[in-house]
Amino acid sequence: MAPKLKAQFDAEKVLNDTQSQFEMIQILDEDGNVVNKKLLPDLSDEQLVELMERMVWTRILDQRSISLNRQGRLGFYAPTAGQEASQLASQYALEKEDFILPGYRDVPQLIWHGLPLTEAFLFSRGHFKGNRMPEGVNALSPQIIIGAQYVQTAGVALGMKKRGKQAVAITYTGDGGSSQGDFYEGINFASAYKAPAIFVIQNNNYAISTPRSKQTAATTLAQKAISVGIPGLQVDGMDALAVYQATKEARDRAVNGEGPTLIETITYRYGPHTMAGDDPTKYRTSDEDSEWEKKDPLVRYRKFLENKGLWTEDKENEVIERAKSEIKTAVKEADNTEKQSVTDLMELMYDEMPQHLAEQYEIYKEKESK
Ligand SMILES: Cc1ncc(C[n+]2csc(CCOP(=O)(O)OP(=O)(O)O)c2C)c(N)n1
Repeated sequence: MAPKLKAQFDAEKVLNDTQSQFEMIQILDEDGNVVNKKLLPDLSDEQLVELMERMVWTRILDQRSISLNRQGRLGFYAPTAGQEASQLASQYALEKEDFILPGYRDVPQLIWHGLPLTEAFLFSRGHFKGNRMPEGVNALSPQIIIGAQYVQTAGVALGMKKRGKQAVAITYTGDGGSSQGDFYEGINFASAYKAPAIFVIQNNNYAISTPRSKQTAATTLAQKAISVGIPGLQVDGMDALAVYQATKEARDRAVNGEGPTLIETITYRYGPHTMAGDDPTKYRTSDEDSEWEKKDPLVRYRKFLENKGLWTEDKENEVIERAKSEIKTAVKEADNTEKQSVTDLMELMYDEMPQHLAEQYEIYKEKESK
C-alpha cells in the first residue's frame, strides 16, 4: 500500500479551484433563446442573416461532398455537419488580412475566406491546384499532420507582428490535437512573444474513435492555456453567437498587442471522422448522437432569427438551391481541370532540379507528350 502523505496544503482544492473557473460560455440556448444578453455581439441584422446563410450553405456542401465521395468523384473528405457554428462563426470574426492555418476538416473556413469552391474540390482530389492558395487568400493549405499547424501559426503570427500588420493568425485543431507536443510548443512560443494568434480547439469529443476522456485528465481543454500564461475560453461550439463573440474578442486582444488566446469550442461531428472508412456506430451510441442533434447549431440559430423576424422557410430554400447550383458548377469545373502530371509536381517542387531528377524529368516529359 502506498504510504499516506501528510499534506501541508490541500492540493486537490488548488486544482479544483482552478479548473472550476472554466465555465462554458453560451449566448443562445438549445431553443434559440438569448441567455447571456450582455455578451450579444454587435452584428447588424444583415450580418446575422449572412452567418445563417453560410451555415446552411455549408451543411449542403457537406451532404453533397459525402455523396460525391461515395460515387468516387471526390477524394479525401472529412465531414463537417455539426461543426458549422464552431467553424463559420469563428471565421466570421476575422478580417480579410488575417491568416488561417487550417486542419483537414477546416475547408469551409477557407471557402468563406476566399478559396474558390472549385479549388476546394481539387484539394479533396489531391490536385496541386487545390493546395495553392490564390493570391489574396491569406491561408495555408489544410494540414494533415495533427498539431503541426499550431507551431506554424506561432511563426506566422510573429511574422505579422514584426511587419507591423494589424492582423492575426488563427488555427484549428481537434481535442486529439490538443494532446500533441506541437500544440504546447505552439501556444507557448506564441505566448512568450505575444504573437497575435488565435488557437482554436474544436472539441468534438472524439479523435477518430478515441474519446476525449482518454486524451487528458484535465476537466477542460481551455485550461491548458494557463500553463503558458494566456487566456483560455471554453465556448459552446453549437452556438454561433458565442463562438463569434469569443473569437472577435480574441482578435481584438491580439491586434491590440495583448497576445494569443486559446478557445475550446464544445461541438460534435455527426458523420464519420473521414470518408476513408471509420464506422462511428462502433464507438458512439445513437443516444449520444440524438443528444447532440438537439443542440444543433443551425436549429437554434434559425429559431433565434425567426423570433426576430429575420428568417423564413422560403429564405432557407433559396440558400439551399443556390448552394446546390454553385456546387454543381464547381464540380464541373474541377472535372474539366487538366489532370496533374509528374512533371507538374517536379516543376513545382524545384527551382533547379538535381541532376538525377532532371534526367527523369526529361523521360516523363517525353511520356506525357504522347
Ligand atoms: C501527427 C499525427 N499523428 C496521427 C495522425 C493520424 N490521425 C489523423 S486524424 C487523427 C485524430 C485527430 O482527432 P482530433 O484532433 O480530435 O480532430 P478531429 O478529426 O476530431 O477534428 C489522427 C490520430 C496524424 N494525421 N498526424
